[in-house]
Formats: sequence, structure tokens, C-alpha cells
Amino acid sequence: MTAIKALDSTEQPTGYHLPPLPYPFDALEPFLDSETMWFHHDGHHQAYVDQLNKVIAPYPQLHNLTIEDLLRRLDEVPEDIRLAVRDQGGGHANHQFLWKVIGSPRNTQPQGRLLEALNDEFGSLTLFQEQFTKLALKHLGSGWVFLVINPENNKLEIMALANNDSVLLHKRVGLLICDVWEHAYYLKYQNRHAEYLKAFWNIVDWEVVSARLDNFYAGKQQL
Ligand code: MN3
Repeated sequence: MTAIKALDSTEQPTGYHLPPLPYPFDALEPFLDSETMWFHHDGHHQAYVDQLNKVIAPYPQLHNLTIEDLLRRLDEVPEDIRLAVRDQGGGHANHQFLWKVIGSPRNTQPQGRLLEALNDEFGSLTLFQEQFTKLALKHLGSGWVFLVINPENNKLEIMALANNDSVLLHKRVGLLICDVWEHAYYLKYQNRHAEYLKAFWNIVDWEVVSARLDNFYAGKQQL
């Protein structure tokens, strides 16, 4: 087991912070309303960051790791806080990832390598969306659904994870993520789950998702 690097005396522990939402709260209207987005980002996501900072506070050697490294190296995190780090850190990482791959509805489409890979693996974009939605409907409650690439065989996979588990703990690279926790949609859609999942496709930024696959092939790290 590699020891986590301790901080130099000159380094200031930074902990984790909530990045601002990369667009206004009402940018996803009419598919997600600004009240939902405000609660989701400033409320739920902020709470994960705050809890994570509280949990790691007694362990300065963890203060300067990126959230990706913290999750990838979870087995080196002290055992008494490991579960809390998995949950609060996963919540932070997953939400950061989510804000990047959704955006104002502008009818983007998968491009280049991603479009080819979706066609190869699922038959078409529509068939992929059907499979993704089907899995998401099964996992509503507390969890996340992902489109990932498996670096072992470079194949696309749809993956559902419970609670705040991160694809980083499953040696996958995330391309797309959908939040199926109730707080992601309840204010607007209540129990109309299928309607929320249908609306989701209107706010996916396929240019970003396509770029994530290109970044993977270019060997670039990304959350
Ligand atoms: Mn959420």
C-alpha cells in the first residue's frame, strides 16, 4: 500500500469547495426549473462538500488530494472515515460531473467517435437512450446512472450505482451521468419519473459528452 503523501509545511490545506454552477439556475428551463437547480446545487451539493470537509478535517494528509484521487485511493483512507468519504466524496464528485454534462437545451447531438461507439454498442442513439432510461427507472430512489467507457476493452457500458458510488471506484471513465435521487426532480416532476427521464435528454450536452470520449483516447484526466 502506498502511503498518501503528507503535506509540506509550506502547503496550505485547501479541503474541497463547491464550484459555481457553470450556467444560471434557470438555464435548463423548461426541463428543470431554477428552484430545483438552486436547491440541488446550493443545497444538496454544498452539503456534500461541507460534510466531506468535516469528515477529513482531522486528517491533513487528505486535504490536498483532488476528489478523483481521494476516491481512487479510498483504500488508503483511514478506516474510520472510509465509508463517509465514499458517500460524501462520491456525492461531491458525481454532482460536479453532472453539472458539466448538462446545460441549456440547444439540441446537441453525439459526434464523431462517440456517435460511432454508440451505434456499434447499442445499435443507435435511440436504442441507447431506451436502455439507459429503462435502467434509470429501475434505480430511482437513491442512485445514479452512467454511460462509461471500460478502459480494459474500450467498450461503452451503461452502469447504475446506488447511493453516491462513483465510477472511479469501479475503474470506469464516466462520459454521461444522470441523477436519479428524488431531490434531482421531485419539486417539478413529483412521481412522474418517466417524464423527468424524458426531459433529461433535452439538457444533455452531447458536445461535452463527445469531447469526454475524445479526452479519454487522448489520455487526458477528467472528472
Ligand atoms: Mn443530486
